[in-house]
Amino acid sequence: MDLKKGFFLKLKSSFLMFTFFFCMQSGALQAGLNLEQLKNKELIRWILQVEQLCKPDCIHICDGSDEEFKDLTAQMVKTNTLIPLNGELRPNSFLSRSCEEDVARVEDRTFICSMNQRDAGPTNNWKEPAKMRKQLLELFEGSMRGRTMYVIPFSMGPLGSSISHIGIQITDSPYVVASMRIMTRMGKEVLNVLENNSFIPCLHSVGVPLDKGMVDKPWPCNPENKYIVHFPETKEIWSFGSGYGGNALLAKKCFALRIASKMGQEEGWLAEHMLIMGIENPQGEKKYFAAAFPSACGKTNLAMLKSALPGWKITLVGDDIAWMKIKEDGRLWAINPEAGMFGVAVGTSYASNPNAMDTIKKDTIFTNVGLTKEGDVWWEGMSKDTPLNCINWLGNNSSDCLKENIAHANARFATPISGCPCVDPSFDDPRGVPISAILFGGRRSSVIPLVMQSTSWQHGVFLGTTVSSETTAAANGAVGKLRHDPFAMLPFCGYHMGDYFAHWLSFSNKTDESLLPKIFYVNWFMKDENSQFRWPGFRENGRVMKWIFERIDLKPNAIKTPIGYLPDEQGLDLTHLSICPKNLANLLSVDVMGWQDEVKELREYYKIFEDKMPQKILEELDALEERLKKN
Ligand code: GTP
Ligand code: SPV
Ligand code: MN
Repeated sequence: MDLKKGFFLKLKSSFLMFTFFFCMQSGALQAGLNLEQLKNKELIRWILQVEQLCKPDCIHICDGSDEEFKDLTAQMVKTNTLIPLNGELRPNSFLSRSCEEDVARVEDRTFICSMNQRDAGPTNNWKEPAKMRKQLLELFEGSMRGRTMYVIPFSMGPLGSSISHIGIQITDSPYVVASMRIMTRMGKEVLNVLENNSFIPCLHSVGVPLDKGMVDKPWPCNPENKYIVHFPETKEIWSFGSGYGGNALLAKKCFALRIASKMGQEEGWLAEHMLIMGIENPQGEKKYFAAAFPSACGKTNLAMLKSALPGWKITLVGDDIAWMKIKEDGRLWAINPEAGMFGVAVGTSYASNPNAMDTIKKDTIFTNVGLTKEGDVWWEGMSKDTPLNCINWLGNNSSDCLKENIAHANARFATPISGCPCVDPSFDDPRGVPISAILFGGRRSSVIPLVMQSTSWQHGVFLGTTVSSETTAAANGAVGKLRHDPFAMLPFCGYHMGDYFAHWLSFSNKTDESLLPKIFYVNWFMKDENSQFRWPGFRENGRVMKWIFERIDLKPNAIKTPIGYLPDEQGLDLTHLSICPKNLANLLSVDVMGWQDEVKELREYYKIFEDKMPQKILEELDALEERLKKN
């Protein structure tokens, strides 16, 4: 791999020794590996190229040990990047406050730099790869001066799984290293598995070189020069200027979705913005579901649901990303490539998500939440009353700034999945889990019913293309604006979305359709005239899960409507739920006029995909229009 065409470096080992000597002298971390322990030649060459380009003070190759994590967090406490929380209340946990201009993913600064613009498609920002590379080389030149360059070996998915892949992130942010340790399987075991195989190189810099005499900020970033760049053909990621979430933890959206979706297209598998959950009925029968909802639309909450219905047990495999492959048995199997959750804090409480609350009791890094005077964290929705003298995410005392929120709307926790009380026994199984149902959903205040089932794989794929949702604080920009977000992948598809639709359709040719998951569409977010949610959501979603579970085995508790199957009068188990009949009627009926508008809107939208729009999806749209006319 060459950073720049023709850019090639050969360095003598004496130079390496000097680098490591320097590292020890500057009092950097003691744990970690040295270059001689690396066996992969391509990796060594890449590290040296990046070192030459970014000119860090020293290199630290992460071994992923507890000792390393301890050193790293202790160092960040010294620089005020982390605030240790009260160890009695939240052991081994920290608070971080980001720069005010670095609080979410930046979709307008995210690029898919394929050789041909057409391959990136109309939904991605594109720039000619050579031009982008030149610009990036200029930005990265000397960008790590005065800093340590960390090399993070990580595996996406259980080590050794045939669905897993290895990545190496280079970063100058210790916060990113500590977060990656939570979010991925990271450390020296990964290098043993890597041997001389290929890996996805992920280069990241906060873009703030520290020249002599400069004092570092707790959260260095470069707001004027953010670039989140993907080269799908060469499978590289370059990220500059941001230290936050999906912009900086490159294993997550950049690798596991944008690059992996391209790999999936080439190799015949799927990389999706989906939770994976186990669900067991009171008789002990178990199935697995995957669900795609856009950012901040309920994946983490659903993935670890405590159902309102007694006897129904839900277990967590993943809360954000699924990699799925058809196996020899003809079924679609999924793994969660991640090892941690980077979950939305605001709204998380013992009432809404008790399993999440229990997971984040320890070993968690919180970002942009409030700090109580006891040294614990707090955010809007965690409890009814705001604690007195709480310090908000900006570091101000809340009683002095009553108008400011305590937590940022996109405040997050990074926490290991292994710490979740309802983690599924197969979470770490290299084989993955067989998927019986796929759910799509979005934040829709009208039209889309609480739940519906597709009539075929093709109809289900069509439903995936129709997803639209109100925007949330997970990305920079306006909140609450309805936009198309097919398959909840709008910001994450690493190639032409029309080709992506075709890829999904192709799965019915890869196996017997009866073995593929059944496809459903849910919406927890329908509102009444007073902007109140019609459906109580959260644990009550367990009722919808029951209906879906039973529909997989074709229990006849549904009626066929123009849009798909909906629960019939007895379909949904509403035992002990008080919900007004008007709300229920709205949630479970077909809004014919609303759907007719939806059809018109989709017909317009699909035009952006030009000749890449699959005919079969257009046929589904025509057929829907016809069925609505007859209704
Ligand atoms: P990302 O991590 O950004 O991909 O988000 P996510 O899809 O995992 O969303 P998450 O579960 O974190 O939920 C986001 C927001 O939606 C939180 O503020 C939740 O309180 C809210 N939410 C989740 N489930 C429901 C629900 O069933 N009903 C309502 N009304 N709100 C919900
Ligand atoms: C999302 O935005 O869908 C997230 C958060 O899961 S981030 O990791 O920042 O992308
Ligand atoms: Mn997400």
